[in-house]
Amino acid sequence: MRVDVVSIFPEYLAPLDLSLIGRARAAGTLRLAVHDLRSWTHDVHRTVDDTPYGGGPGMVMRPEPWGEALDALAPAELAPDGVTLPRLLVPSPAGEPFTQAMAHELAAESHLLFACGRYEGIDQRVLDHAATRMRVTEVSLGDYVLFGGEVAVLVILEAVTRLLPGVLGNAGSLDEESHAHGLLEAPMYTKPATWRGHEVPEVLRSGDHGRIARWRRDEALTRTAARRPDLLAALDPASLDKRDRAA
Ligand code: 6GU
Repeated sequence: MRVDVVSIFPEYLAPLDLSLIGRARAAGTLRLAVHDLRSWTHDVHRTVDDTPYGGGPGMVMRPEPWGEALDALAPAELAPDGVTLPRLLVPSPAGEPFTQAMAHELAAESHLLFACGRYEGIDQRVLDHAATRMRVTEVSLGDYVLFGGEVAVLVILEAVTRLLPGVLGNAGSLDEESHAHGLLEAPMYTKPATWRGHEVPEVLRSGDHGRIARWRRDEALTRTAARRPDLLAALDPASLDKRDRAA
């Protein structure tokens, strides 16, 4: 997968060199480039923002540098080999919620392009113009406000990269984890069996795989009911068995 990120703070994306994402980059699974928006400015002050039309506090990102950046990274004329245009993602608290389902959708793309806004956001015409030639999605991490899109890109790329083939050592861990089946994951334990007076639940040490699976399912259901009743309500009733309903 190819990924381009445009930001006025490229250093904010430095963690993408680390850990499993860094390894995916080294292996070529992830071809990632971070670009400085100011390289597409032409004035001595390398200006990227201005005051909002209609008034109000803060600054808005001017359209010209963004237009040039998107032209460079997603050329309007398709190359002779017909390479497809990237999917443009714009982190914004006004976007659609980022979910595990969206992470799966993005992991199937061949080219992602992230436009990181700062201040009060990017001039809307940049997104409107981009939408005439590529798929544009404004995406939000949740109902709170960040300074800019850079940290959201770190979150989204971590969620997406771990779904790429060959990135996770144990693909089974993708199936068991929280959100894989619309439920939160059951608690996990390792050795020692007793620690500071707290015991590992007996069932997990029983070796009875049927009982263990049932216990984990019950814990996942009770946790989800307590912490995320919205997830429980969204479950397909057909995915619940009789013993689930009792739990
Ligand atoms: Cl994706 N961006 C910004 N700037 N703030 C946010 C957000 C994204 N998601 C939640 N708050």
